[in-house]
Amino acid sequence: MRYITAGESHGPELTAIIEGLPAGMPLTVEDINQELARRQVGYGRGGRMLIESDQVRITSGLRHGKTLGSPLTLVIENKDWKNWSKVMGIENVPEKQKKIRRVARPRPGHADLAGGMKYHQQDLRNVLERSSARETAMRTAIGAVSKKLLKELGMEVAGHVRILGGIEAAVPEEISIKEIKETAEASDVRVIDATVEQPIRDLIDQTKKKGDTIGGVVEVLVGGVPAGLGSYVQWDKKLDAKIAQAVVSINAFKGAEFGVGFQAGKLPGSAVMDEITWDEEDGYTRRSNNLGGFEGGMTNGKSIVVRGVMKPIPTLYKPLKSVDIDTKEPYKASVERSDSTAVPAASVVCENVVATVIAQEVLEKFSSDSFDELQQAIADYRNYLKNY
Ligand code: EPS
Repeated sequence: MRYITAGESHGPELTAIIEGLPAGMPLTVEDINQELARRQVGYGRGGRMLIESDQVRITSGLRHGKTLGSPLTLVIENKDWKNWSKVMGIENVPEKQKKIRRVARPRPGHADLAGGMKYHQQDLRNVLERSSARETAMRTAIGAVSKKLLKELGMEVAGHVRILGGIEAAVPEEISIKEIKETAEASDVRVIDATVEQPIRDLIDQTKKKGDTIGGVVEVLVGGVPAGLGSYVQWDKKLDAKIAQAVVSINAFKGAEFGVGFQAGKLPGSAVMDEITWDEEDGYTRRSNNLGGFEGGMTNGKSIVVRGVMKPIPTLYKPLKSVDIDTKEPYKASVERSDSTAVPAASVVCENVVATVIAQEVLEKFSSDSFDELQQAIADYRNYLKNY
């Protein structure tokens, strides 16, 4: 399965074409819209989300509720477009009109300056429109399709916020993926630890008052994943590496770790490796999941546990120093609107991005021209693993 996304933040719409889905997979517009709605909420979101109410339109690849195996085209309209149609129009306009909403002052932490230099742009809007995190709406839609596929094959994805602005949510030892999913869903900051909810909201309020922003760490878990997805035979076949790439590709994400992650650098081997056990009913399993479900770039049958760190949103009301690209004079940046944090929303994006990589891997490993063929292949494989 491959896909490509297109669309500017204040252009008419976001678009994606997904190719390589099996024929005969059940899918509804509602499956995708539900996921899009989850991404739009969360304490700390800014004014743009009051304008948008993301809904997908499917224009190819689906008939009578089932995929056709042909390219699936997804479209999400930007409601804000009506306010930007002159600024973002595709026709040429007189020079004077080009100056409207021109950006000549790069914001530290954004793609503005590096992108302007790279693409020879003197209006940094030509960079920021595409580098904007608005694109994560479409990646969420693609993830919704992927999640649907995984769900039908017995794999479940959950995401939650582990750290927001330095406040850390506790995670009980024996909590199921289902419980994580339900608890995080009921929280407007997507934590599963009720004791930190109000402190996090207070911190977001204080941060907003100060004109600042905060980042955090999100965690995604995927259960029901069979052992043997990905491979150790070549660097670009390692599934954990593919997931890390996808996580860091989410706007503002700066790193990814699996299981105990960077703690592994501080612990002895005996506290990191997951001991192997076997029983008649389930075959091989592990006594712990410190490695986050991966050994040798392959899934080992335990849940995938991956965390991503998101930097604070760089658009600050509190002015930061930068330089005007026309005059080369220093100035202090000012903004019109921003989110104080988008970490709760980013946990939804991260779920969907991880789900997409796993769906791609599943479709690569198993015969998947048709959905029933795929279901049968996975059932046979699970059976094989049990008896290995
Ligand atoms: C974003 C800036 C803000 C966010 C936007 C990402 O948009 P605007 O500049 O229109 O206020 O709201 O996020 C979304 C539109 C979204 O759907 O998440 C940025 O610069 O990255």
